[in-house]
Amino acid sequence: MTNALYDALIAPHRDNDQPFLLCDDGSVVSYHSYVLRVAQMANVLQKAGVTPGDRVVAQVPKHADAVALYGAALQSGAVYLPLNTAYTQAELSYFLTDAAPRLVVCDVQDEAAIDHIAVPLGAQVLTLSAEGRGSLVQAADQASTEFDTVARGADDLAGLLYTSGTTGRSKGAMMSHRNLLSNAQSLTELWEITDQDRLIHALPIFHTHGLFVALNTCLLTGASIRLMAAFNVDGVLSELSRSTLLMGVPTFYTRLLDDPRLTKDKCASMRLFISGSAPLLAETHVAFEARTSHRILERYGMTETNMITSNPYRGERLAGTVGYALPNVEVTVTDPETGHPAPTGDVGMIEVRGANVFQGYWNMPEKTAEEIRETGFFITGDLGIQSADGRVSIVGRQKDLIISGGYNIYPKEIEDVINDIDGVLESAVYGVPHPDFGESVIAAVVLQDGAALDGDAIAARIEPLLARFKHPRSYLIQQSLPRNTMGKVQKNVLRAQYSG
Ligand code: MCA
Ligand code: AMP
Repeated sequence: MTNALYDALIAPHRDNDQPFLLCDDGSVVSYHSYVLRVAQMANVLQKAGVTPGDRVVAQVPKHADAVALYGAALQSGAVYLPLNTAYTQAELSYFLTDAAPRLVVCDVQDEAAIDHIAVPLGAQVLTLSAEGRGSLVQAADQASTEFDTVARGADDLAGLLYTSGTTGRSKGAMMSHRNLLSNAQSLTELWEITDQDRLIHALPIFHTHGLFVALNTCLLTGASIRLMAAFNVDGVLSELSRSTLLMGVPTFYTRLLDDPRLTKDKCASMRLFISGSAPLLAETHVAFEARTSHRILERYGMTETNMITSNPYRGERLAGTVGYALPNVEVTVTDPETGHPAPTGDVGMIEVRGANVFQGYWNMPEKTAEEIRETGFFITGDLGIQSADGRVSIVGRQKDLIISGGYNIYPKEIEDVINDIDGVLESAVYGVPHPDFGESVIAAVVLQDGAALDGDAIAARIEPLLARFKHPRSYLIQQSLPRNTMGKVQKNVLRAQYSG
């Protein structure tokens, strides 16, 4: 029986006694014990009725058993669906209704609320707390460490990751075993990851970056992971001298630079600092090299495609560029109006084709058809330039998206919620530069005649509906919104007014 990802990432470690996960409480999960734990959890999943192709939702704290749950979903042939722990009940309700999972694993403290949503949908609920307690853990402790791996082909789904859409509705990106495996193979080769590496893992494990880029590359090579529950400067600084790799969003690097304890000596054992998920400012790149003698390696990716381009490991890492297409990935820059290739050096739409490109959006064939051309090219919504030798620079986004601290925030989703409030006529949500998060969220709101709302009242109304990282940091009550002759709201004018 073959199971593409399990066979490549997990099965080879059955007799590997090297450390895999080094946890905050000092405990160490060896590769060998990880394989056994994954099998125990796979037995729990099977007992919960999970059959091949079923979705298993994980909205769980970052714990070693959460990493085992991911492995168990692969081994039992399920489709792993991780969710941000910050999501509200209202947001969860949408994801669970859309994905129709067989099993939902959540934090112990959220069990009652999740039961309320999941049970009517026919899903079973198990729990895992930040301290490693809960019904999933109890059941796994009792389960066998042997499990017959469920066969899955390269084109079968392994993951379903929701990414917000410009229409306001989140879309589930269907990732196959081949999509994930091909990307992990390309990245490990390119970044020369081996079993001698020790990765500082401070990203959440519910997004592509911390889940697939970080975990899959280490599993594929047998590297060790210092699994930190969340990013904090003290924690990362104290790990640097024992580690070789860090994967982070630009906010990690600006926060580290703000601390004088970040020195060249501290980074002596470090081999590679990787940044992605949001643009790394050239000044951060330059300041980091001046302080540590390390050039951050910037790469570019998307939920729908995994990683697309990377600066070279050996070769010039240029600030402000995201490097070259990965092996087996094609990147082209097209005229956004016509879809035809743009002349070299012209700004255009970045399009991607390759084994990394997802299988389409869950339950949304028309969206899939809009975004993946018949030729197989996926239209990213990012605007860029490609040099004659293939190096890509991202210069903007055609999609209306704010990236704050590496989290994507879609203005349309927030505008829809604000516009639904009694007394609001219309709103426009936009991003402004922020020193820590790169961008932060501002809402311009026009009230109906006679309405007496203020920012606090609007904030209180959106509190139960949207995760806190999406909340506007400022509400500007305005008489009207600036519009162009086509009637489209001019967010560039709002941005200029704000900075003025
Ligand atoms: C936390 N808060 C935020 C953010 N994070 N607000 C805006 N943007 C954020 N990114 C808010 C919380 O809601 C809370 O607000 C307050 O900040 C404190 O929360 P805490 O969790 O303590 O925040 P933090 O420790 O300062 O977190 C910042 C962070 C974190 C470490 C940068 O956001 C993070 O880990 N970001 C990484 C995201 C990531 O993995 N992205 C990859 C996506 P309040 O006080 O109001 O309650 S994958 C992707 O993009 C593609 C595929 C790619 O290329 O990788
Ligand atoms: P997500 O939807 O979370 O997968 O986010 C993907 C988006 O993040 C991309 O479409 C880009 O807009 C952005 N992104 C990822 N990496 C980079 C990078 N290195 N520089 C600029 N933007 C990036």
